[in-house]
Amino acid sequence: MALLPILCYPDPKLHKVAKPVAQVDARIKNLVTDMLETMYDAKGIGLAATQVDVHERLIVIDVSEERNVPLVLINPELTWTSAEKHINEEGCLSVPGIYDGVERFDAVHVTALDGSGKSRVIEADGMLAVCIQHEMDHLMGKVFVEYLSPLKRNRIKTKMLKAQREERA
Ligand code: K1U
Ligand code: ZN
Repeated sequence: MALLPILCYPDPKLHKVAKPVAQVDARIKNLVTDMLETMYDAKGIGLAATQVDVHERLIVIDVSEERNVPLVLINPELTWTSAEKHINEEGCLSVPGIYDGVERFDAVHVTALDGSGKSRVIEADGMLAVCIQHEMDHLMGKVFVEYLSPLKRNRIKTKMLKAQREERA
């Protein structure tokens, strides 16, 4: 088990498009274990492989109160989206300290492999649906701040770069 470093916006590696996982083998199972540990340690409700600089289609999520219901989605694909959308407050472990509203589908259906390589269908609404859409965006190289206005996004970029410079000093 290991804590993995999380890429911080505006690192260009966050914009890489992830490739499908070819095989759920020991390497992928170890990555799942490390990503879950990293997500729980960072107090997040989700984490995409992209955020730990692995560009394969793998996400982990836990939206439970008790933080004991891990969900592993390998090669996730959206198969259905609700007609209704709403704006929800989002945060991101790659953009620490920034929260803003993003419009998302209220409910989604997703097919994916689980952590043992078995096919699963997930019918999600509420926070789980929001989190799945946020994490699937990461796999496409998209960070939630890209839904915000250019003015807000540039302010966030400047703030992040300043914080990173100060951390290094
Ligand atoms: O992908 C990530 O960086 C994880 C991210 C997931 C997420 C949070 C909120 C909405 C959509 C997706 C986080 O876990 S950010 C930290 C967090 O726990 C949180 C932030 C705002 C609302 C709820 C939770
Ligand atoms: Zn994120």
